[in-house]
Amino acid sequence: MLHDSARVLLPAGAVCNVMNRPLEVLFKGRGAAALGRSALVLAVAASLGACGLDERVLLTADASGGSASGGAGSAGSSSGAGQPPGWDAPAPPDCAYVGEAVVAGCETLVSNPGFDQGVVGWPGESLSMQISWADQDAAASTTSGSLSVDNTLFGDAAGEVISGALQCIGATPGAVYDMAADVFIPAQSAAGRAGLSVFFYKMADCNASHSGTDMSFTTDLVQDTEVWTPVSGRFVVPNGFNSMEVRLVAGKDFKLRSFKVLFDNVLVQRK
Ligand SMILES: [Ca+2]
Repeated sequence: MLHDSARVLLPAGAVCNVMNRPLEVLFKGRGAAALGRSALVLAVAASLGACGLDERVLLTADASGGSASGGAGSAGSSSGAGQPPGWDAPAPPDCAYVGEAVVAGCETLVSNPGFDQGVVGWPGESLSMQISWADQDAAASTTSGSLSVDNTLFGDAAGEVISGALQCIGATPGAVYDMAADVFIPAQSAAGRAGLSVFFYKMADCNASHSGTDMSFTTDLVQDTEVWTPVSGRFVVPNGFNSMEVRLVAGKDFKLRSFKVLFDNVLVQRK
């Protein structure tokens, strides 16, 4: 879990991101305690040159696995009384998307959830996130594959870079959603972890021109290699937010040059 962590979002700049969207770098509490958060922020700012800074702090973690963050409340984390309808609904079944047919209970709001033939609809968050199609399928289908993220953003500073591929979909403020996928971390020289995340936007179509993405949710991140591992989480869309980026993320030490992860069977479902 990521308690006591400080997360830094680096808004777009020519140096750090060419797609004019935030880049997430997460610092672990140990380093933050040793150096102080501001020192770490400055370290990364210096390493990335022209990037601006917008610091946000993780707030809490919810019972379903995952962490929510934001500057003006929680993105669906506090347990107990007051949860919206659907919070206690059963978890979705294990779902595999091959071809057009969708099993009852596996309805998903994202397009191209199973990556049968390609990665259409899932661009990288920056040019440093190299997205490609892999013929390796989570259910061993010979007619489907998966999406490969190679996180190649690196620099000489402490911290963890968590980024990957994304798809923007609409969101209903105050509604409960489930999110799930299968994750495969190939054996490789670099260590890292992988999972799912969402950035919430007030505007439709994940338009951040008038309101930044100051709220997010991230599932627990897994580290097992050479095995397809399911990841999932349940979250509430914060009030006032109307779209969200579903993110397939690979996290690694900022100093490592490359970390590759495969994703398949992406479920996003309103309860
Ligand atoms: Ca597949």
